[in-house]
Amino acid sequence: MKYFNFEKILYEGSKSSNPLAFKQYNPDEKILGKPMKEHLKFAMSWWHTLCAQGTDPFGENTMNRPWNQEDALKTAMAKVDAGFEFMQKLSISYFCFHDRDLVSEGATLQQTNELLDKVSDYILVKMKETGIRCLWGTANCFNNKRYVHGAGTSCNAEVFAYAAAQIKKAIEITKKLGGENYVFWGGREGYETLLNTDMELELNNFAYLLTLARDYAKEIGFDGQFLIEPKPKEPTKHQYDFDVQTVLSFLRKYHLDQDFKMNIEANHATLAGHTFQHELCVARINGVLGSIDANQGDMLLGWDTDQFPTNVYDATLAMIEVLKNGGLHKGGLNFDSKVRRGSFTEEDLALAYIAGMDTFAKGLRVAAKIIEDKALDSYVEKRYASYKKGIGLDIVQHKTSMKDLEQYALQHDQIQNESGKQELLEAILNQYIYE
Ligand code: XUL
Ligand code: CO
Repeated sequence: MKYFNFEKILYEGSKSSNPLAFKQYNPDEKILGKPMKEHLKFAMSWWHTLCAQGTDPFGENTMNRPWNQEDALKTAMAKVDAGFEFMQKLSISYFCFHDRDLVSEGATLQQTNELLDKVSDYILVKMKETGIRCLWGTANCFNNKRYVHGAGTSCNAEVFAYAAAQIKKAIEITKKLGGENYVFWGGREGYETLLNTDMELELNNFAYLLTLARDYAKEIGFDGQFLIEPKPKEPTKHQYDFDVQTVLSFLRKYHLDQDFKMNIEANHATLAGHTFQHELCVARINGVLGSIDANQGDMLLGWDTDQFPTNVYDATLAMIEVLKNGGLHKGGLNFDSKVRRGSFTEEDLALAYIAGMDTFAKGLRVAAKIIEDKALDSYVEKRYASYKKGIGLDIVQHKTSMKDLEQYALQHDQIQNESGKQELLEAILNQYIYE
């Protein structure tokens, strides 16, 4: 059975008026000597694409997906068929999943694990058939009501044990599917009020859970990259994995910084009061830029709207960071994005992915050109030229004392600064985007 009423989406170039065609994403075209599909390891998110049905806090489902059936296992298998048909038609080579996206929970943990075994067996068959791969897996330790007070940070030790069991199984399934990464997003790892919270104990426990998970992955020979996905709030008021910098200091305190990188989501960055580029840059300069959850928020809404990324400006700045990082290595670009509630047809899913993929393809094209031309770098280099010689060189080489610097300042106290040229640089960026 086919679930999507369109043929394979092809690249038709920027002048095409066919909505079901790529205008920018040309998978085999080389950019900076590498095919676009290698720069942009796009992934389909199982949850938003195959599970979401358009509910919001005020309204019921709007998406009556043809793969949904009465029986949970039959639905799960049909979702596999629909997902692989979709990925093949959209030329998407990877997928990402939560354990509970694959199949809903059974009556016991044992039964749930058996269901997961069956569904992942079938996914493996489809992967072999199509060559499609798993970018990452994760455990959904936030939806079920047992996680009301957290998972690894729950006040209830039984919940901690259950979360550990769930994560253990999710790592095993991710390994079985050849996942290139494994993600931790602490949806309930935070607090609502410090009046009832022992923050120190919660953080110690959380770090212990990550340590156990890391050691277990090593024990079973899982060689995927572990990733933490920062988010400052929602669903909890304060999430412990607030942003990249916060997660870094947490990892360093617990000696986990060598084993974890970051999965950076655009909408989480803006919720933390940062730009997407800021988070990518902090990760890059600390050697922990692992993967990307591609989406965007709404300037006027203060929550995680998870919209498909259509902002070329932000995608360009993001791709500059990715290129400066030498690519995402094991990581990729997962569309943690959902169609709007009003966009409820199956075709809308394809149109949304096309929009997102074209946006990042255009971002890649522009970023590559900017880097090739050194259009921005030359300004930055010039701006810091004072550190290339004299006292500046001594400073970066740590060859000065406070006394030396005082001596220097006493002799050079008539300081002249130069313009930062922000507007010019923004205009140059625009010029590259217009082309
Ligand atoms: C939630 C979110 C998650 C993670 C995986 O905001 O981004 O979907 O990406 O759990
Ligand atoms: Co995400």
